[in-house]
This record gives sequence, structure tokens and C-alpha cells, in this order.
Amino acid sequence: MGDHVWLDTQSNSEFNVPIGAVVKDSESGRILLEDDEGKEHCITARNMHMVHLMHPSSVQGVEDMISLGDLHEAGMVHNLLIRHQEQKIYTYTGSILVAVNPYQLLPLYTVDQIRLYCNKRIGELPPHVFAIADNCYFNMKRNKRDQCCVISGESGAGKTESTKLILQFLAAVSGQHSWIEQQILEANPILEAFGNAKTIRNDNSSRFGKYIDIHFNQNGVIEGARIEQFLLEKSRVCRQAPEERNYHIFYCMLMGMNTEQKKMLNLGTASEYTYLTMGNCMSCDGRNDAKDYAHIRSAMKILMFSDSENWDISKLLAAILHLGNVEFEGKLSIVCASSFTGCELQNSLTNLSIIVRGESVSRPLNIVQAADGRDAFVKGIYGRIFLWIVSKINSAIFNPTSQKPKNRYQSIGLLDIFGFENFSNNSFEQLCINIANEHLQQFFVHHVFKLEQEEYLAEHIAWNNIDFTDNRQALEVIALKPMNIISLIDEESKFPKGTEATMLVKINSLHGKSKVYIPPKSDHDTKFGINHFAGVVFYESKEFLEKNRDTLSANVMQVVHSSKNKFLREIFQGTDTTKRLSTLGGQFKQSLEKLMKILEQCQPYFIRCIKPNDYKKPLLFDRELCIKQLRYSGMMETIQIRKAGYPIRYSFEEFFERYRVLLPWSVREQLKNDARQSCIHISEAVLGKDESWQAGKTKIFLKDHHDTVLELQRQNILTDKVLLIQKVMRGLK
Ligand code: AD9
Ligand code: MG
Repeated sequence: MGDHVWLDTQSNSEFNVPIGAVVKDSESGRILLEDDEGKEHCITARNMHMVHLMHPSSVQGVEDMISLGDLHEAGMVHNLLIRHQEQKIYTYTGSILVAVNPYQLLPLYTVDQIRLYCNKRIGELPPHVFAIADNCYFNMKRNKRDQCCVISGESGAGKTESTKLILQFLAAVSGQHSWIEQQILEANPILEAFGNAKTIRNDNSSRFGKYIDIHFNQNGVIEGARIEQFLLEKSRVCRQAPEERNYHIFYCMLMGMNTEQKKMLNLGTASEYTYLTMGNCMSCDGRNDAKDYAHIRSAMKILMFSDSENWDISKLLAAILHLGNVEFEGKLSIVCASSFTGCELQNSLTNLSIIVRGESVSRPLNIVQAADGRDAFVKGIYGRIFLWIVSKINSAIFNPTSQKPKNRYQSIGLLDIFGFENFSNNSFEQLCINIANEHLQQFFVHHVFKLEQEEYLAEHIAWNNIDFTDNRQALEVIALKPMNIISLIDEESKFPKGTEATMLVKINSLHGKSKVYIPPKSDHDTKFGINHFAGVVFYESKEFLEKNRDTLSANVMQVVHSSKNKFLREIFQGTDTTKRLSTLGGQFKQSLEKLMKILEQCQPYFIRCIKPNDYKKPLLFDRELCIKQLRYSGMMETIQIRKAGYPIRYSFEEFFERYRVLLPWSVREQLKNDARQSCIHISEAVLGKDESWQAGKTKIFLKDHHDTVLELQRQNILTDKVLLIQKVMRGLK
């Protein structure tokens, strides 16, 4: 009794693995078990093969998964489950952090906790996102190298929250309580107001990607930052799926703005606007739109948005809401929208003017065409407001002096993009989002598996190769090699007669046989599938070309350029989409490739966020859902390679430079000019003579925990030396 076992429940599900269980009772050839989910099972002698003894490490749970005795998926998910039940949401795999969303506020993020984690090595304290942040900071200073933190996971897994926690930690350890730190922190509520929305997956879903690069001076003090944004989902401004909302800012504005201002903008409540009610969901549990509005306004002040700029933005947001109501309220809405945008809209949205033989001829649009044109205009405005806001924020937080070569700063970049998405209806936006995730997965695979094993080979380290799932091929078919899927979509978008049907014919003929692409079922079917690393997603191709072209009609552009609203003209400046060569997909692809280049220059840290259930509920752990996420993110192989491998490596010179204090005086003379021998000597003395570290041709290879041991010993010796010197000095006095 009380024994812990694995029970193979033999279900047919693809994501079923044995579950942990404890023996409650046993009698004549039968045992009674209670599994991790509280279910009872009676196992008879005939079925005893379904039960296996659990390794003690799995009974207690471990802080670092590489120390699991039962190295299989069941062991991994059980470990996360029992920790999650005890509200230990963080677990390491070497230095890679797995973070399970607790869906409740835990007392883990207090000022005391920040202080506690400050200047500690990984493994000294329980796993924590602060420990990752602290190590990024420490490594940046120690190795004089830019760092990045790649935070991944599906929608609702906790990426954005983790990003904010890291920022909060870095601002605290940079330690100046300065204006710039405050500004960087307050950029978030603004970005979230305009770029996040309630979706069925997440009440605060990021509908854009961001890379925040934080710049530090030579003393490790924050000097500035820069935010790069990726592909805001503009379609949400005009349309929302059931139970979803438009961007937070609209609801916040309607709840929080004072009566007088609302009157000036002729605004009512959210339920009165078509653009805010398509998902039939106006409020969001746990959010207080009025309070958030106050916060957004104060954040905007901190980031130097002037009152008149704020008012300009509000006017355009109001115009958007009025435009959405044109069908229902007719005249009044168009009057308001025209007045706030300073544009003559009545004619331009209902008529199409074309130039025929040098003369402008006007032709009325039908209702559907007019509504489409209006929606395109609205998306254009909102998208440009968002870009303007990001650049406004950057102009406040970016410090140009840190760019000068002699002041060259060091940086920590935090990548928080939209998570992998698979809805019942997926469109062009989902394809872009999923491609971004495909890139990130490749970055992870490249770093954790490929580079690592190549280096062992090059350095002649004894090593047995570990197999891993590489998404490189999928990524090539989708976005990299010539005639990839994205480029075919692009090509068809630039082709005046191109349609989704002709696009699919081309993709079918080039990729129909590829394992990555699943062609539509018939000639009439408009859905195609892509086999992503995280599963197959079917995309509805209707509207793909339109969304990718992302152009505004010449009409609308002309109206904008002759607008009386200076702010509107400003946000549209230099973005004459009719003349633009690049499509949305093309731009996105370019910005992703640029991002990947930046990341490759950095020393990366990885945080894998896991969403424990689909109901946003605390303490509910859906094993199958978690196994699926662990499986597609390659965590099992990650544990294996982290367990067998040597993620920390230094050239002998670097190592000797840093740890020479650990070399006894007695041998210094003898090893004088031999860095390699000195390193081996230090490692044998400090880490032991076992196989757990290796010396290669030019570098020494270590486990994550060795780094911690070495740093602590070095620290002790240096402290002792200081104490000794102080003692001697006192003696001299
Ligand atoms: V999306 O791809 O932008 O849709 P994210 O960013 O991965 O997604 P987010 O960080 O927004 O997810 O987390 C979703 C929600 O989970 C948050 O709004 C919180 O309510 C909750 N959450 C996430 N992490 C934590 C945490 N460390 N502590 C408490 C958390 N709650
Ligand atoms: Mg997010």
C-alpha cells in the first residue's frame, strides 16, 4: 500500500500515456489504485501487466526534468501535474524553463521575490521566470553578449504575462527607479489596449507580435529600449467571431471617457455599435474597462502622448465606430465619421470613381461593395493608428546616444508573439501567425539540437546522436524555398486576374505531393491544410488574396490625402498602399527573417509556456492537452539532449580567465602556459573527475549545474580574498 505506480489505461487516444497512481488497497491478486485524476481502478492479476513501479524521483517530483528517473512522456507530464497541484508552476529542463499557466494570482512576484532571485545562479532556488531573467542579465554582463528570451506556447499559455514579469524584474535589478524604466513598463498597457482583445482562447489575447529590446549601459543600467511589432490582426476591427471582442481600447474608451468628451464624439455604449457587437460579447469577466481606461490614459502621459494627440486618436476611434453603423443609422453616422476624419465620405464610400479617357467618371457601388470599401478604410485607419502608437512609444523610450559605437550598449530582447492558432475557421492571419511559430520552433530546434550536436562532432566530444523532430522541411515548403506556399500566394495577389481558385491550382500542382500540404478535397472546396509542427490546420482560402494585397482603393487614398484632419494625413503619410510593391505576407516574411537574424546574434534563453486547460481555470490540469503541447514543442527530446549534453561551453581561454582563482597556487607555476590543462585541472578539482564534463579541442563542455557550482565557488574565493585583505589592512592600521 502507498506504492506509486504507472497505470497504462490503454485508451486509443493519440495523446494517452500511462497515468501515475497510488496503491490504495491490495488483496488476493487484486489491487485498488487511485490515479492522478482521483479515479479508482481495480486491477486483477490478469491485468497486472498494465502496472509498473514508479521511480522515486517521479513520486516526489523534481525541479529539473533531466533528473527524472522515468524518462518518458508519462514521467514528464506527471511531474508537471503534481507540481501544478502544489502551485509550483515553473520547472526546468536544464536552463529551459517550462511554465504552466496557473490561471490565478500566486504570491510569486513580490518585491521580496525579486530581491531573492537577484544575482543567483539557476538551480540555487526553486525554478522561476525571475531566475531566467536574472541569468540573462548576469550573462549579458559576464559574457558581454546580447541575450534574448524566446517565449513560446499556444494562445493563452502565458507568454505575455511572462514577458511582463521579466521586464519587471529587469527594471528592478537595473536598480535606478528611473523615468526610462517606468516608461518601458508603462508601454505595455498602451500596446495591450490597442493590440489585445478577448478571444475564445484568451481574455487578453495579443493580436500582434512584439520584440522588446532593452538596452543597458556598461554598468548594467537600463538606458532605453526599442519595440518592434509584427502584423496586427486588422480584420478584428470590423469583425469578431462569437464570444470574442474587438480591441480593448474601444470598450475602455466607452466605459471610461467622461460624459463631456463622449458627447463631443457623439458616443454611447458598446452595445450600440455594430463593430463592437459582432461577437455578442461586450464585457469580459475579470476586466474593468473603465479602470483600464484610466490606466491607459496615465500610461500615455508617461510616454509623452500630448493631450491633443490623445484627442486625435479618440476622434479616429469614434469615427471608426460611427462608420460601422452606417447601414443602420445612415446619415447621422456618416456625418459624424466625416466630421471626425475630416473627409468627405458620403460620395467616396458609395461611389467608385475611375479615370476614363482622362476624365473622372463616377459609378455607384452596390451595398456589399460599399461595405467592403468602408471596412478596408477602417482597417487602414486602425492599422496605422497602431503603427503610429508604436513609433510614438519608441520615440520616448529609445535613447539614440546608446547607439554610438563608443557607448555601444548591451541588450536583452524579449520575444512575445501570438501563439499557434487552430480555430474552426482559419484565415490568412492564422497562416501568418502559424508561420511565425514555425520559425520560432526552427530557431529552437536549431539551437538546442543541431548546433549543439554539430559542435560536439567538431570538438571530438564522445557523443551518441539524439534524434529529434526537425520542422525545417515544413518551413521550407511553407516559406523558404523557391516557389514556397507563401510566395505562390504572393504571386497570385500581384497578378491582376488572380483568384483564390487559381492560387490553389498553382499550390496543388507544385506541392500536391508534399507531406506538408493537404490539397482541397475537390475543385469546389476552398479549404486547404498545412501540416504544422503543432498539428494540421485547415485554412479557408476565401479572402486570402484581398487580405494579402492589403490595399486601399485609389478613391479612399485620395480622400485621405485631402482630409482636413491633420493627424489622419500624418498617419497615412508615406504609406500610399496603391503604389506599394510589397504585400502584407511579403512584409511579414521579411520582418520575420530580420528578426531571426537578430536572434541568431544573441545568446538565447527559452521559455515554454503550457496551457493546462481550455477553460481558463486554476488547478485544472488536462493531461492530454499538456502532452500534446509537450510533444509538439519537442520537450521529450529536449530533456534527453539536456540530460546527455553539455549546454554550457567556454573556450579554454575564456574559462581560464574567469576561473583562474580556482586553480591552486601550487600548480599555477607548472601549468603556466597551458590553458587547456589548467581548465582540466580546475574542472577536476571543482567538478570531479567523472564523465559529466568534457574537454574538447578548443573548448570545455559543461552541464548547466556546473556553471552554478563554478560561479558559487569563484564567488566564495573572491569574498574570502576580500575579507582577508580587509583583515590584513586592519592589522596594518
Ligand atoms: V496569446 O498567444 O497572446 O493569445 P499568451 O500571451 O500566451 O496568449 P497570456 O500571457 O495573455 O497568454 O496569459 C493568458 C492569461 O492567463 C492571463 O491573462 C492571465 O489571466 C493568466 N496567466 C498567465 N500567466 C500567469 C501567471 N504567471 N500568473 C497568473 C497568469 N496568471
Ligand atoms: Mg500574448
